[in-house]
Amino acid sequence: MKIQRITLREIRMPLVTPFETSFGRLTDRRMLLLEAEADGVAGWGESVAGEGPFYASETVETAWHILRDFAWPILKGREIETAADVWDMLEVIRGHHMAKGALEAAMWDAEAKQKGMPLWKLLGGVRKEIPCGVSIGIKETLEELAATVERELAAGYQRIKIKIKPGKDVAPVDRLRHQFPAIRLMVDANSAYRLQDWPHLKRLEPFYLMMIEQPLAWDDLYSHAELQRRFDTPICLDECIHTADHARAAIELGACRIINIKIGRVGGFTPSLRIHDLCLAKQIPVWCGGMLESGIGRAHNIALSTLQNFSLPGDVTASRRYWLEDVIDPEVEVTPQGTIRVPDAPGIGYTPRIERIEAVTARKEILK
Ligand code: OSB
Ligand code: MG
Repeated sequence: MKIQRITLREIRMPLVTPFETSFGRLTDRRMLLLEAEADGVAGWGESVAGEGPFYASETVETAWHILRDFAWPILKGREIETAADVWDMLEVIRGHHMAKGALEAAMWDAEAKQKGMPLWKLLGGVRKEIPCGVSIGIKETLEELAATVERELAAGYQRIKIKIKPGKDVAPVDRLRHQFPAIRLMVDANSAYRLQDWPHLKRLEPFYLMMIEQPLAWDDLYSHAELQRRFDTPICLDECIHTADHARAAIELGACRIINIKIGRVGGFTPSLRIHDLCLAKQIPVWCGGMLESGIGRAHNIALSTLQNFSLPGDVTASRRYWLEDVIDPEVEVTPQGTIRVPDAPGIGYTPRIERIEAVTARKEILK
């Protein structure tokens, strides 16, 4: 495989509903799409870098810079045996996983299309239907939150995750647990607490949550291990896990019992597969996280979620929860049982709608 050129596009789309986390409120998304032309086939990737360096240190701007000035020059003109080699070729670039992940994932899509097979099969997936949960942002009132949960349950979603932060934690969980005693419920703090807050977090224990996601700092495995020792509720790590080495350290330290894998956070499918395999061997369940992706990134998440150890519902949901109109055809839909049926068309299995993408493109650069 040889890549003839890549096209970077920044698209902008408003979210159907604003999304609030402990690090801020988001109403519009800027997303970097990457189209790689390899031997006449177009592979698509999406960088999940955000508008600002708040979830992670990368932004749309840094991803663009790294892709154009460092990643593309490495791959340009090179004969590539398989997409599985791309990660190692890009290893000289330290960090910048969301930038690299866009390019790496596009090459996987291109390879699957060239082989005429769905990406999920090329990855070694075993599931034709994936279980789905929703991630619900922080709401103004408990009534608004409860109404949102009710709507998502009615749509079929199999587990509910709510964002929490200091002052908006125990009361929302208490309310939901009383109203919905039997649902699978979890919380995500996006690093809003410190280890010394543990007695307060301990108040969440009676609500039999599936897990508490990323309560402490994004780079602090040690404190998560201290916290997990004091808790029966499993801790799930998101922000802390950037590499397979981090995953190994987290497991050995006892810093978590569950890991959320995001393709962009770890830099692509190859590192995602390595973390998946490691967790499988260590009996640590994983699930696929979401980053409010457009249909392109969503399609990659669906393919990844077909792997064996993705045994818990992920944050992978229908296009219409985020977008009035998505950039792929067909849009991602969820069954009344709260699952997504994995498409069998070659590559990501959904067709990018070029005219729709062009209509929301704010900037574009072709690199040859
Ligand atoms: O922590 O999982 C997170 C969105 C943006 C940044 C971080 C996170 C999230 C979500 C949304 O929880 C998941 C989704 O795409 O629905
Ligand atoms: Mg998270």
